[in-house]
Amino acid sequence: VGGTGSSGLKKETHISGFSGTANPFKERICKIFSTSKTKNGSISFEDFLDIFSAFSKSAPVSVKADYAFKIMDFNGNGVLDRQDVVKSITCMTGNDVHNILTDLEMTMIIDMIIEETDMDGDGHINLGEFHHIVSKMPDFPRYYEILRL
Ligand SMILES: [Ca+2]
Ligand SMILES: [Ca+2]
Repeated sequence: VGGTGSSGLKKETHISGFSGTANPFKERICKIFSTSKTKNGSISFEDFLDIFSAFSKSAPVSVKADYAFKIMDFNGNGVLDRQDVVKSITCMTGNDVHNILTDLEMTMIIDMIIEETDMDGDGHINLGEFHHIVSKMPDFPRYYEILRL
């Protein structure tokens, strides 16, 4: 038998839509919404309903902003710092971001984003600052669609 450690049989709930298209944010979304005590990111039916309502078109922009912020806060320290922004951009553009942008270009883009958003000048984007920038982005709901599973 091939040595691919097949754990496929004992997978918890497998909801259609979670497989298929590869969403780089999927793992983040599962971690954030999972109420599983084992913290392995497995999704129960109730979790799935929460995700569904958070990503529904009728969800208020402020709710969407809260979730987008959580998803982008990869290191979970409650603010978006440079590393979080780099990871978010990498996830949104795919792994080949380094083929498109040089490190210098990447640094410039991140500087621009942080400078635009960081109103109190502490070098991080906090939730209030994030809400503020989202309120000025009429296209935000469309970007948010990218995060959908
Ligand atoms: Ca962070
Ligand atoms: Ca700040």
